[in-house]
Amino acid sequence: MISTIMNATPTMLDHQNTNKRLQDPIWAEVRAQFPILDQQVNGRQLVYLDNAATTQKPKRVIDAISTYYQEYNANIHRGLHSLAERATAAYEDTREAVRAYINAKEAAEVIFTRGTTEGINLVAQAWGRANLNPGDEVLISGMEHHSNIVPWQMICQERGAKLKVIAVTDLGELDMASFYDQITEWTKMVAVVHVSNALGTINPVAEIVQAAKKVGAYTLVDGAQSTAHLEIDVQALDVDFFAFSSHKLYGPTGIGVLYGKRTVLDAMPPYQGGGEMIKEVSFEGTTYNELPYKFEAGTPNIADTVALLEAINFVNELGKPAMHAYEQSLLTYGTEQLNTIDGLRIIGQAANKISVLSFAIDGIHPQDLGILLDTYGIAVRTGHHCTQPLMKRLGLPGTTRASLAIYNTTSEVDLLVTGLRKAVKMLR
Ligand code: C6P
Repeated sequence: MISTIMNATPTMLDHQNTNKRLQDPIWAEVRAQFPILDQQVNGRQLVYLDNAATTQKPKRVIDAISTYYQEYNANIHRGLHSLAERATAAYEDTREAVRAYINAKEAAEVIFTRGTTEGINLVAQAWGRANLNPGDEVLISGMEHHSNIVPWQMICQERGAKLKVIAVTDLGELDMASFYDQITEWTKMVAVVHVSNALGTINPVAEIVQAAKKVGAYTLVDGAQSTAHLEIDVQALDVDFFAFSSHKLYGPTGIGVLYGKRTVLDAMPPYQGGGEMIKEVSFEGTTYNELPYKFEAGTPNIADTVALLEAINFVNELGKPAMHAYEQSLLTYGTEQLNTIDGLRIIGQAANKISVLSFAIDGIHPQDLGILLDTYGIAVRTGHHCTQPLMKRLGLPGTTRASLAIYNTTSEVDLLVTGLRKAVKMLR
């Protein structure tokens, strides 16, 4: 694969500086693990810059899914036969790997879900129904993804609780004065996003959790965009709930994690009823299983869970600090380069950011830009990024977002900039 790109002519790549790509540290070995990147889209080498939507998967993750189905497909926790034992062991190995990855105290605090969205809905429904009462307040922020807005709106409406919102500054940071103004003795839950998907802003979640604890509020951190980029230590953070999705962490879709503190989870009613979440069922009543199974009703997504282990191993082998340093260098380079484009404004200029470059170009609609970039083989996301209230606050219909991952290169940033220059000429 690497040789294909090495042998590609500059015209084929639409880029004069092919060698630069090869000078990027760790690029070659890392990139070679992602077969999907080695393809042409619309006649050009694919430049995949939509990693905040979903990351691509290394071959070891793809292989793990196929190995499960070819060698040990069986239902877990139920059968006594050898395949069932192997599948159960693999499933529980992933749970232990997740525990270590986020430094949870015990594996029983790791609940498998479909993704971040389901994790937050689980908390809003199961915790919210048992804990929210009329007059109580739930505090979220103005840069939340719809997944951390709508579930709270639904449960607040049902329970007569009030939803409050932390303001966002023009730079795209949380307005901490607004946070301290709004947190009160009535606040029962503070649910905030760790890293904004639309802006890349890294929020001061440790400070937020500490302040929430002072008023006795519970806390939830939406880790959808942080888990692949930042060190996560749920014990140091002392957060009650932390939700994330495997597919933004180089793992498969359809699997995610909700971390919850044992004391909090033990006190919560189940979310869904069915097989696996029970201890004993009779028509008179049911007793529930212990953690984490109380929250995992029905046959889970075994194949994608066992493959998530390989995604975690991939990240662990590279090491988060090295990954972060590399991605930060891409962010710095990308910011400098984008700022050279006439009429381009970077949306989200927080002091602490991950490698997300959201931008608006005067006189050009993001959608037109996205469609044109696609014809050059460049994949970006355009629109509101499921953060409509944030876009309204910023006075924008949406942005164009290039989100960079570990396999991206400065040369790909150059291709984006070249594409944008052409687009500006054509669309203005
Ligand atoms: N953001 C993006 O392109 P799910 O769909 O459950 O895996 O993740 C939802 C979610 C929750 N919180 C944040 C901060 C997110 O970024 C996302 C998903 C994608 O930005 C798809 S909209």
